[in-house]
Amino acid sequence: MMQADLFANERRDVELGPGAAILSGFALDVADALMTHVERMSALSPFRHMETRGGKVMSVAMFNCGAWGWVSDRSGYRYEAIDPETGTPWPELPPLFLDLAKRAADILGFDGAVPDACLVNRYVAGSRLSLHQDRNERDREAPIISVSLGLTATFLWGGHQRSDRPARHRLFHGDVVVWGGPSRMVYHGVDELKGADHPVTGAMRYNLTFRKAR
Ligand code: MD3
Ligand code: FE
Repeated sequence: MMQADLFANERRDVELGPGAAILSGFALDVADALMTHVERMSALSPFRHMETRGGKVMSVAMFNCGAWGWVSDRSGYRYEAIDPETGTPWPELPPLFLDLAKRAADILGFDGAVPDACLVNRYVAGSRLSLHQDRNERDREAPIISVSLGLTATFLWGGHQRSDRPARHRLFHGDVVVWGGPSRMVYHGVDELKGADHPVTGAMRYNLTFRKAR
């Protein structure tokens, strides 16, 4: 345990590219509170496995909070103000979420960016997210901010073409990634999650992704 703690303290922020960085452990002090909000909100808009345009069921379970929510079905990918599963608006973005996203964006110099959408992803052993670009947001100037909670994942940081071989980085509980500017449209994904047990989230990994959709 001491060894693991020592190692955690050794981790440094990682610059991924222009306008993109991993802020190691940036959300650690609020991680428990974030998870409490995730549990509370998922009682209002449950986690669900969306279908892709091609008709495949995603291995990652999702719901949204905030004014706009990312949805996928046979007709494609888009943002919706109403949760199609419940017929009601997505749960409100908790002030704690907004504050954390703003503080992280500020560090990279993206001040004044106010997210209006937060996608909550839930991974179990075997879940993965194949290489993609986040391109459904109207405002491509605003950065995206992501928060990793629970089990460690390997994320894939590609280039501007799908065929660019991605670099691999591990994302730990409490890590925050900010990417904007020239890195905003980079291809990225998450490698298949390995099964393990995390003291806070058990068999799961959660990822909060803040975007400015409109
Ligand atoms: C951006 N989520 O929801 S976030 C997504 O961990 C999504 O659930 C992933 O991609 C997740 O659309 C990744 C962190 C991340 C990692 C690498 C990136 C974002 C990135 C590389 C380039 C651009
Ligand atoms: Fe993405």
